[in-house]
Amino acid sequence: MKNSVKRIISVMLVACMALTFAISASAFEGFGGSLFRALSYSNIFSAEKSGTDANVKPENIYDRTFDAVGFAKIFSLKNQNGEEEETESGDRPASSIYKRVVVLGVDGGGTFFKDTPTPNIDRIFANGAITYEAITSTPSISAQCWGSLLHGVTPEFHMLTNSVSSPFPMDSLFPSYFRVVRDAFPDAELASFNNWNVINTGIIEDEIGVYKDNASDDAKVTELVLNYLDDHDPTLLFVHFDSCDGAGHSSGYGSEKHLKQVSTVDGYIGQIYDKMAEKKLLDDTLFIVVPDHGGTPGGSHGGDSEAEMKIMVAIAGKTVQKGTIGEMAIRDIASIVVYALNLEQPETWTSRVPSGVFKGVEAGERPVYEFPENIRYKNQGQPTPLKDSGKYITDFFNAEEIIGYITLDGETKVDVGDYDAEQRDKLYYVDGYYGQAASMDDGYVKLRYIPNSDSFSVSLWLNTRGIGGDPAIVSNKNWNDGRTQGFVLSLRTSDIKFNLGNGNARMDAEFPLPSDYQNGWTHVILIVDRENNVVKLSYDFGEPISVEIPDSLKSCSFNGVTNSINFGQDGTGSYEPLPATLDDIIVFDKALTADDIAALKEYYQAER
Ligand SMILES: [Ca+2]
Ligand SMILES: [Zn+2]
Repeated sequence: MKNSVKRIISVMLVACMALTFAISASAFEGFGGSLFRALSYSNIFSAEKSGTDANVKPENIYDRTFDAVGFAKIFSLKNQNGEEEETESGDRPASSIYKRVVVLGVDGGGTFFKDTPTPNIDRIFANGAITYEAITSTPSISAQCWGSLLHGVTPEFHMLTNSVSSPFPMDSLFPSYFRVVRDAFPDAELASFNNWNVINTGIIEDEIGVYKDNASDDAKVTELVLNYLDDHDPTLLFVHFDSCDGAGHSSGYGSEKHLKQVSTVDGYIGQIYDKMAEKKLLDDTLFIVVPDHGGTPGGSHGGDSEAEMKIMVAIAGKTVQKGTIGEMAIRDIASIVVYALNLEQPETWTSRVPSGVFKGVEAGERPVYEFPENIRYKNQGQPTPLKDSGKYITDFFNAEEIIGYITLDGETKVDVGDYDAEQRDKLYYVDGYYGQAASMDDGYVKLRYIPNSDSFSVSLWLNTRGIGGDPAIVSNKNWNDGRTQGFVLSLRTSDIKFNLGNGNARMDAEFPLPSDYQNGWTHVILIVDRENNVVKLSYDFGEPISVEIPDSLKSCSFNGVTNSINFGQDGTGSYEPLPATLDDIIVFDKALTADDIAALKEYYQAER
């Protein structure tokens, strides 16, 4: 049983990768279609599931397929050799066998459980494993942190942000632990109850048969869970409480009100635990309580202070070691969950089972995963070239051509150019294409430049997932109406739309995004050429697509409603937020030529 479960998982991962490949296969013309149809997901799966000794080894066929295009190496699949895998997986300790895992998430709980009475947590985890030193993901924001907990990777991989507005992609390289468990147990009951419904709508995949329900207060969420447990026995149960975060924002984290709310949620946790006891479900259950982040006395989070980053993790179960959990990151919860169900974690996860959770299980080395080079640009960890390195931006362009060069390396300022830039509201600095980049969910960048009737160009790196509306990447107009004066480059599900208005007339042009744009960094160049009356857009340093400016707008200025151009917002600063990370913004005082685009490509060492 153990082995067959594992084999199914491996095969399913191959299948999921095939899907990824199929989607990006358009680049390899004449190759994609028939092979992938013949080896469809369900064929492979049912062959394995039925237990027939299929003499066709799907893995091998895929190996050959991927080898042909250099894919096998990317994924370094464990199951490249079926036999080896089975020996390698060998016998696992009995500590890893549970029938169900319950994760109760306390948004904004941090480590405050130790500062206020929590009689239920005290009794549930009296013989359990606890730490108050676990570290959440940066930035310490809910979607980023819950995303790490559920998907086993840091935010630069899962790319989730609070404004996520579409389902988590089924072709992602980073499946949630729900998906991993679903792939292994097709008939298991999986359930997720949330106060913050984004976890259900955008973080846990759709289409994998998870029972999802939401309520807008924690007492109601608890009631939903208790009712559900009356006649269901879920293999996975995830519950999200939001009231502590609310109290932390309004009264300060660690304030009397916040602590009181932590105690209240402790009561809900006790009710769910007792219900499981009543239903005799506790014996084979791994029971976990974990918050996503803490917060400051001033009522905020997102930063990297201890009060924001440190979280409690409490774990109870029949093979859990009483005492203190060793070094742990929030994403390690994903490893703990699949380990408890005796499953292998995906090779793409960078999580691990920490020491001090299961008896006799020491933490292994933390897995490293690097973005596949030929799927999308990455450059993770490379700093911005230094000014005197011979590889700085002014070694490729004259400083006079640059209106503003903004590296976003931990702050918002202009490094080259005479125009000022400033941060508005809150930007989160995360790993970028070069150095750091700014995540724009709660803020934007203002560059004090007015285009008038001049030609100009904008170059930037974009990293995004989950677009629902049409937020502005760069704009100076009121984007609530396409006719208003000024321009916008707006991000949509599968294209970037350019719009220009003068108060009466408007022009709109759509530029389809590369099909795999959600798998890493995409480079975007907007060229406004007033001499030739065209607007051009280039992705990834490719040949720009050119659209003519209509007669009605030929003589209009590109000025908007503000004395700046904004990145991550429209000209009003109050349009829907941009659920994306931007890096290395350059505004040029000219229409870039083909040579200029080639120079940018060289500057970014962007070979693909
Ligand atoms: Ca940067
Ligand atoms: Zn919050």
